[in-house]
Parts: sequence; C-alpha cells; structure tokens
Amino acid sequence: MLLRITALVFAALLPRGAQGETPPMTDEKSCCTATSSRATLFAAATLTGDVASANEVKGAAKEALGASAETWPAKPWLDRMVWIPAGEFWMGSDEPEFGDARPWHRVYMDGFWMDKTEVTNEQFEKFVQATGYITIAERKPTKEEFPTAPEESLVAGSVVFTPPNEAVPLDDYFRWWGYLKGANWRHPTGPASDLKDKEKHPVVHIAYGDALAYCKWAGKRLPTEAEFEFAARGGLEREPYVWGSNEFKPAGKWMANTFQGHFPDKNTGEDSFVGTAPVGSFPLNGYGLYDMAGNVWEWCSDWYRPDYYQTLADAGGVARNPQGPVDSVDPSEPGAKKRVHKGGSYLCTDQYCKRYMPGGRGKGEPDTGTNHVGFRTVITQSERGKEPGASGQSGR
Ligand SMILES: [Ca+2]
Ligand SMILES: [Ca+2]
Repeated sequence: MLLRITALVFAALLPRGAQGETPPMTDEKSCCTATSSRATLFAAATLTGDVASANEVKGAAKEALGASAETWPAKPWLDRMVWIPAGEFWMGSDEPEFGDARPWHRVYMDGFWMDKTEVTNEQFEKFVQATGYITIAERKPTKEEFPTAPEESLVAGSVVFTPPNEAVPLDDYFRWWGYLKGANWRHPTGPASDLKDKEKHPVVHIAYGDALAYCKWAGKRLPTEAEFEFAARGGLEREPYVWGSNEFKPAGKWMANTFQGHFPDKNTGEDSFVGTAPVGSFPLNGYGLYDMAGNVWEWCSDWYRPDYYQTLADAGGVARNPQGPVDSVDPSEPGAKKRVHKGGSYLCTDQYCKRYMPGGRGKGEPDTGTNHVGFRTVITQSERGKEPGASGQSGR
C-alpha cells in the first residue's frame, strides 16, 4: 500500500505524457504482465452451459489425451466446468527469460473442477445484477488511499493498453500503459467503449478483490497457481505449450489469442483478434479447457515471490497442493505486494515476454485490473455444496 500511495502521486492519475516521474524500471519485461498496478500508473458455440456440453468436453478431453473416460466424479457435474483429475506433474520452466519459474519441481494436485472458460462479461453481468457489486475500477479513489494526490486526480478509472503510433524502445511500459478515466469492465478501452457484441468475451479490469467477490457469490474460489498450471498443461509433461507441440502454430493453426506484428505499436491480428476474443475461439487443451494460454491473464490466489519455486525444490520430494508463499516480494517493484497471474494475454508476443507458455508467471497488485486481466474459478469436490444450485444448474 505504501508504494501504491507513493507512486500514484506521481503518475497514476495524471494524463498520459504528464507523469513527470516514473518508478525505476528493471530489465524485467513487463509488456504483457502489464503494469502491475494502478499505483504505478495510477464460445463460442459450444458454450451451451449444460450437462450435454460437459459431455462434449469430456469427449474432447478423452480424444485429446487418450485418457480414461472414467476420471470424472460421479454426477452431478458442474455447469460450465470440467474435472481436472488428481495427479503429479512437473511445474516450472527452463525458458531463459523465465527466471522466476525455475527450477522445475514436482507437484501433486488433488482433483478439482475448473471453469471451462474465462469468466465472461455476461456471467459477470449476472453477478452484478444479483448483488449490485461495484468494481474497484468504478470506485473513486479516496484521499485516504492516496493522501498526497491532488483532488482533481482522484477519478475512477483503470489501466489501459494504448499502442504508441510508432515503434518505441521496450524499456519503459509507460509508453503503452496508462491510467484512463472511466475505463472499467463495462468500458474496456475507456468511456466511449462498451460491451456490445462482447457478451462472450472475458471480463476485464477485474481487480483481485473483484474476482474474490464474484467467487463468493458463485460459491467457488480462485485457482492456486499450481492448480492453474496443472490444468493448463492438460496432462502433458514439461511441454512448451498447453497444446504440447514444440511448434507455436502446429500445422499452421493458431492455438491461442496472442499478439502478432510489432510490439507494441502494430498488432496485425493475424490470429483474427487484436484485442480479446470470445472465450472458446481457440482449441481446447487436453482437459477440455479453453484459453489457458492467451486471451486474458487470470488471477490466481497465490502471493507472488520469484523464489517460491526454489523454496519448494529445496524442500525436496513432491509438493502437495502448494498454496503459494505466505508473503509477497517482487524485486522489480520493491514494497509492492502482488498476487500471481497465469496464462498470458492477447498482448503476449515472442518478441517480448511470451508468457502464454504454461510455465510463465505474471503478477499484479491486488487493487489493479487492466484491460487484459480476468479470471476463472475452481472448486474441489469436498468444497462443493457452497455453490448456489449445487446440482450444477446455476448457470454461473
Ligand atoms: Ca490476437
Ligand atoms: Ca487466459
């Protein structure tokens, strides 16, 4: 919070280009991990949402993996969710740029249910209509939160990617990230934008607390980082992509919504999407999940520390259902407390950070959503019963 307050004063709420002073940059590539904070800047057709759809997914997952069809728990199944069977996997990455994802370490996960897709705008709308919830981006920042910010700067908004008009050095993400008054989940790229024809796009500008509020309403929770990566890998071991292949475009096919062209100034949208895509626009992974790579980053419940994997590896043996460290440290922004993001987004590119790879890690301060961060939910069998309509027909 202290850093948030300090940095906000200089940059966050001022117009782009008038920041005056920016936080120290590091060599860490932050294009698609987003600026981590407000502070520093101040299906598709298959989504029928019924059990028949779950059967389709089950079949697809079986086909993809050659796995047993009997790995799902007894019915009732959960609407719009797929079962991730218990198992062990190698977690991490040896990508040279992913220093915080080393070393590979062995992890055991209990089975759990996971949303087949990112939470969509129409799902979030149901939550808001039912509860009257107002997201953090829609709330006016208070003098108590930012005591040294000028009153005129205290306006509701969020962090939005705005491509520069020309190629720029990649050493300062302020060149493409800015705090925009009036940006929020209903207005993803600012007040003039809306959700028309975006009902099945992932909801964005979701801060960690917003995601928790949705989870509470739905009777679910956010995945741990290990749950997310285990599910993203789809039963495959130490593969570079969630679809397994060493090829980014196997047989010439786009497998995830990422960034093509020249980052950050020219997104050519060769995969058909310059921004978010309707959930489920790209192929399923081995467990029948969509968009576990790309489209939008997704909140996990773990605190972020770059040394957490080393801590687990040093402990030896197999980590069982790891819940993340007890606190957060991010050397690139000392003092900021961050939660983990996973999966990468439509802004991830091999020219810069390629964190659509399943071992990649992102992070962000809990009060900060951007227009490429969303979430999905999970629940274990033993946790079931909390969700409304536990028979699986809630439609949430
Ligand atoms: Ca794209
Ligand atoms: Ca995603």
